Amino acid sequence: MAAIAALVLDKNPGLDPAGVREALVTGAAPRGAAGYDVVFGNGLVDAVGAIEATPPESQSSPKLDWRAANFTVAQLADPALEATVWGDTADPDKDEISNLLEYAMGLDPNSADSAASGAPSVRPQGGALTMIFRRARSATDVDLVVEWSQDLKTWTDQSGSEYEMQLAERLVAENGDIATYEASMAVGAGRRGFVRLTVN
Ligand SMILES: [Ca+2]
Ligand SMILES: [Ca+2]
Repeated sequence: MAAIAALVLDKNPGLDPAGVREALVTGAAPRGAAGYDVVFGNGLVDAVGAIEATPPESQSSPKLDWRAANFTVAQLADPALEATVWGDTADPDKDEISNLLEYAMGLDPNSADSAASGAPSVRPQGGALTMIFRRARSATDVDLVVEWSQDLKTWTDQSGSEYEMQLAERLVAENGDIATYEASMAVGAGRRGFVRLTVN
């Protein structure tokens, strides 16, 4: 039974336990009377039937669409290239922006980006640190969050504040799918402050 469940999950890793059970029950070869039977339960579990009854893994999400638009079918079919070419943490254009961040910010994962082409930038401004960054509206399955820190160890998003440090984020421009934001953090005299972008 466990081996068949593994086969079902191999066909569709996104299936929850209820979905696996459904596939096993639906695919079970009927024995005895049709349907539920006190002697046979749902019948003998049938590997072929269970796999046939497993719905295919959903192949559509904004991120998968983005991958398909930026990488070739051959690349995406090669698991060995996940770490270096098409996976979330890969950085094939070596601009130090991971693919997941490229996706979240509407950048090109195959072309090194700079501030001029939309990569995030930080500048000191008065007593504040200001980060300019963008979000792709179409990247609805990720969250791009600005966080600040005083020591590079503890990071807090804009919901938190400490001393005179606070983070304020505002929309400064919109251009089609791309929304540009400015996140400003009042650092205060004599204090150090850091900002970063995280995506999840
Ligand atoms: Ca990159
Ligand atoms: Ca890039």
